[in-house]
Amino acid sequence: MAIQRNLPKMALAIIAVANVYTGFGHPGYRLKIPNGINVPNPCTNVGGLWNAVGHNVEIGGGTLNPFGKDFVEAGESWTQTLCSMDSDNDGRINGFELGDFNCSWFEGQPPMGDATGHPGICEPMDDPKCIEMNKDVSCR
Ligand SMILES: [Ca+2]
Repeated sequence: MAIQRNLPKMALAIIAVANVYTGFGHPGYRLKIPNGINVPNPCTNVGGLWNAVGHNVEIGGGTLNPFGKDFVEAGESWTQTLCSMDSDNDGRINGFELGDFNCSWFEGQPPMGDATGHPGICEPMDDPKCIEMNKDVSCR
């Protein structure tokens, strides 16, 4: 009975812990990129947000996607170079996808605009040029 009564609290505690350990493997990473907490999930019929922006799985863990690899390469910070790259090779630079249209954002600032896409997942996902690029992406 005590367990049943405490289930909502336990669920909240689990969600809180899960939030700490997801998203680039660390929530701090999400604040190091513009709109890092508001990246749309590109998977068809899934909707919502993609929390672990640098990972091939929405909840994090596993392999890094091309943006995650470039983020590491950039010293885990948002640089002009990282902003100007098209990590997922879909024709839109990372800055455009994350709403930093002129690559002027820095940590703590509000982004210039909304995220328009995912910087590490080639979109649209069913585009033939994206299928090979996204072979490690999991939409589950
Ligand atoms: Ca792109």
